[in-house]
Amino acid sequence: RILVIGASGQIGVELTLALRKIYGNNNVVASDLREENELLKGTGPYVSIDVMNKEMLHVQVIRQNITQIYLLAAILSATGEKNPNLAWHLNMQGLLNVLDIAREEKIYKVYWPSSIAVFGPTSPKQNCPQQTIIEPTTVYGISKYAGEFWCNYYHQRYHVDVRSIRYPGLISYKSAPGGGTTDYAVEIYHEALEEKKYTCFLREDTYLPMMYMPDAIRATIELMEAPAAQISIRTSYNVSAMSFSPKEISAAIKNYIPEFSISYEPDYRQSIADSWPQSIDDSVAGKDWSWKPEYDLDKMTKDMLENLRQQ
Ligand code: VAH
Repeated sequence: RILVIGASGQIGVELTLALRKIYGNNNVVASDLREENELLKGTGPYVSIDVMNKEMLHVQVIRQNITQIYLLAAILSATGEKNPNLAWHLNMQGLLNVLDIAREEKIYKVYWPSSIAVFGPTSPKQNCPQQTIIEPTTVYGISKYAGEFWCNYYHQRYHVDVRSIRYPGLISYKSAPGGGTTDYAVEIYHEALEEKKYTCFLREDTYLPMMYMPDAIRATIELMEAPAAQISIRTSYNVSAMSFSPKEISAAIKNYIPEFSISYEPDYRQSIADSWPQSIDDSVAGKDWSWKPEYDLDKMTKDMLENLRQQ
């Protein structure tokens, strides 16, 4: 049985729904500290879990007969800079609690997301490779990079089959993002439909690696279903789909909403965005488990606007 921790978050909602479709509703236990997201209600079991309470988590893993754990609970980059200690503590201790329980209970597989936020200003800006200079400058990036090494350690020393992906900025319509620097790329679609205008907190030429949620969910499941022998990276895989700037996404939106207009008021998130690469080399994921994206900026824009209009 699968336990999703952080199931009411931006990734958690969609991953829980996708896993339930594949493995059956009752075989995927959703959990979060927050109350159950509306979209999850009635689709399967839901338990309240605080990932920081290792004993309680351990009891639930045994009581719910859990054999796989997806740990999505985390404080993201922008919120993390406002609460460095909380971000470090939750992101780090949450992962260590899960890895240790996975070791003790011989959990079959663990999934834990990292992020392109591990890269810092000294990493290559274009086609940033899987292995390169990695010096994170946000608490979120520091916690994710440290977490990657803990995953590798638990795999090497205790043979825990933990797998990880460095997600780019993720864009979705089913669930709201939570405190990221790339969240402008979600807000802009909502405001384009509601207000026909958007004030962007990043400069117009801020290129960032991005991915549509359907691609991110499929990448996660394809990685988790790949034979262990094909997995050569036990820190975390670079994956990528597209890179765009606020200027480019607003031009894509204008193709569907001609009267849409954008203005720019960069804030503290600009320096976070400027510290990250503009594009990612994901050739190792392509070689090891045949990763290939399906959505580009225009295909995502069309799908986002169609689905948001129906909400
Ligand atoms: C954030 N959405 O902005 C997350 C992600 C690469 C960005 O890690 O913090």
